[in-house]
Amino acid sequence: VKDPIRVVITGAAGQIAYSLVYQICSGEVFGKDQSIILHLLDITPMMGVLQGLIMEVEDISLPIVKNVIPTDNEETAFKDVDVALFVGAMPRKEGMERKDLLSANVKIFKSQGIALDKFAKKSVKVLVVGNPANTNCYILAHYAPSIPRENFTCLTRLDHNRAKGQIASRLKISPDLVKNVIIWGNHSSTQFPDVRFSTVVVNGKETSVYEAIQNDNWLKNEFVSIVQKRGAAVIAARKLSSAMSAAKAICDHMRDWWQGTKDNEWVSMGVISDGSYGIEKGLVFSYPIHIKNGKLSIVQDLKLDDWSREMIDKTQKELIEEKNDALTATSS
Ligand code: NAX
Repeated sequence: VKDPIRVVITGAAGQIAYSLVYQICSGEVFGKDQSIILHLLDITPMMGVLQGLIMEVEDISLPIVKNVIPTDNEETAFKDVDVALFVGAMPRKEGMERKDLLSANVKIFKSQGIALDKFAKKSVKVLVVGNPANTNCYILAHYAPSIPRENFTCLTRLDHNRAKGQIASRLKISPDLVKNVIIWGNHSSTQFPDVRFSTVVVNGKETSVYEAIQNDNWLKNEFVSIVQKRGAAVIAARKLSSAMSAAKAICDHMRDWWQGTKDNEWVSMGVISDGSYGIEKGLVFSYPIHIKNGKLSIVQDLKLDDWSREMIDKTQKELIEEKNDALTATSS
């Protein structure tokens, strides 16, 4: 068994963390031979709930978990961590304007960014899940300047998995036979789920999604809209936001970052833009990402037609507005 890595989960008393902790501790993400010290951060009023979670982790008795540290203190939470999963955020309450939500979250991510910068390992791999995920990640990175830019990501893997699921169910095939979907842009209803380069295996034969489905109208309209609005549909049905599927997506994202993607395959991740595909440099934008030896790279040279360019510009526009509002909120 390898020496332990330190993994922090924020919002650890919440519903996503409740599904996530077991998967992390079971070795599915970092490997069965990788021991773990788990740091669990939440706010002071949730410390009692967190104790319950810790009792459950103890009761599952997983061999790779060396220690579990519950805390409401940022220094303890981020001290020497190798992996930081930012799940906690201020939820939207009734009557709250988008701007109020943004400014509440900017405060949280500014404070946590400063602490991450000060206390975490410089090699820390960061994944932001709490919404608005892209912009929270932007603020976090902004306040943690000593950590390399390529170590910051936000979660769009749930959207990616939803897109695979929709294609698979339309073709009545298993989702693992759907390859190379892309989520471009914001983790919001302006995201662009793009299957123009995706392939599927039907009856043992690999073919493009457009050829297999033979309905461009469905792919350009209904499919896009279902994926964009899937989060809201789950809330409407469950009266709670996606949690089990979000936890699975977090694990997929981190496992692929740790272990890499296959040649000629990619996944979707929000990363700090280097200007690829004409996106403003510095924006946290979801791209097709290839991973080798722990290094993320944006897949290049995919052709954009007028329709896809327009879809990408729309989600970029929303992200620029969010970023500007967030920066205004930090300075006020
Ligand atoms: P919950 O409300 O169940 O849990 C959030 C937890 O965060 C709570 O325990 C709360 O006390 C804690 N928290 C609040 N402020 C904190 C702070 N300053 N420091 C540490 N902890 C703090 O939400 P849950 O369903 O677990 O969702 C968590 C976040 O994920 C939400 O922001 C949600 O919108 C977001 N999501 C993002 C997704 C994505 O794909 N990027 C998908 C799923 C999910 O909707």
